[in-house]
Amino acid sequence: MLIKKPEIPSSEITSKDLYLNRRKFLAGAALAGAAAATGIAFRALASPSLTAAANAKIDGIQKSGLSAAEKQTPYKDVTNYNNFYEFSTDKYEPAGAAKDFRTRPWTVTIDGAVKKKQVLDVDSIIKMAAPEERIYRHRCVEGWSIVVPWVGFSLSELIKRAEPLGKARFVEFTTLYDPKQMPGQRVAVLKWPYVEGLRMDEAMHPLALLCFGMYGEVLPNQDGAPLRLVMPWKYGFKSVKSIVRIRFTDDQPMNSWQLSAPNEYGFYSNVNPNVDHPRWSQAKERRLGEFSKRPTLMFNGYDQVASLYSGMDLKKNF
Ligand SMILES: Nc1nc2c(c(=O)[nH]1)N[C@H]1C(S)=C(S)[C@@H](COP(=O)(O)O)O[C@H]1N2
Ligand SMILES: [Mo]
Repeated sequence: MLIKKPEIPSSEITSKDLYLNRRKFLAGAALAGAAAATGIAFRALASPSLTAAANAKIDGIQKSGLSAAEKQTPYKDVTNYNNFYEFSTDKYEPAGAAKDFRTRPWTVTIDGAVKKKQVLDVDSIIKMAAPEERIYRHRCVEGWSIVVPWVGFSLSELIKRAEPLGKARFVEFTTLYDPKQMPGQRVAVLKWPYVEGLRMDEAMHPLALLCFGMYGEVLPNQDGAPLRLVMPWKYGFKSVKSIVRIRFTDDQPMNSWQLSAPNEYGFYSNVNPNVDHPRWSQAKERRLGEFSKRPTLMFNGYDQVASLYSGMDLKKNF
């Protein structure tokens, strides 16, 4: 039986930010006291759960013409306000809770309706194509958004090498299931493991990004290391993190959020300001680190995907 935990509407973000600042302040005050007592440098102690692990630089990153010319969201916001329910339903907690998550060795199983069924080491996947920096807008269904310089390459690079069969019309992605490492999986907030699906033409669209880095560095654990999707024209939950399996199939896969609340989350989940979530409007969004809201754009502003959905009723296929 699934326990439904409602997502927090965007109207509550501001008060949460205040809460965080207060928490930071309290933690800082306690640490400063400890540092004074022991003589240990305060900087070495400051707020460990709010600091992302030092990440290695990625070499040879090329700029992409698919990037948005927009102000990037500060790294500290993108890495300290995360939806990653395997670690916590509190957005401020994955940064700390995922700190010791083991992302090596890591394999990805490619199976289903595909010619080259195989188990690939994540490092061999990362080397399949040249890394690109893609500055994308990313919009969470809860009303916040970010602009991130992701690093990766088009998912199509992996798919074409796997040689899907003609009957493969969809692709399903699965996150690691490891309740020992992922405390959130010991709670039935979602049916584990987290799964997501795309139609094959969506997965093959050049914008669909197979991602292993951000801000020029290896992806922090809380952002979905070692390998995640970034689907910039869809709500954030389609961008599945810490992928261990990619399965090709002829029927439409279910996804975790649709399984949990089918009236609230559909298969397509394209960003659409004209279709409200049953419990809140999707017309506006708030960029992390900014104060006022801005209007949300159809397909999150990625008009080049519109032809994928021509003739479809996007109210029905939400
Ligand atoms: N496995 C997994 N993937 C996931 C999630 C999750 O809880 N588990 N949350 C999704 C949601 S709702 C969003 S908004 C984005 C957040 O990505 P970010 O933390 O890098 O901003 O990840 C998505 N991918
Ligand atoms: Mo989200």
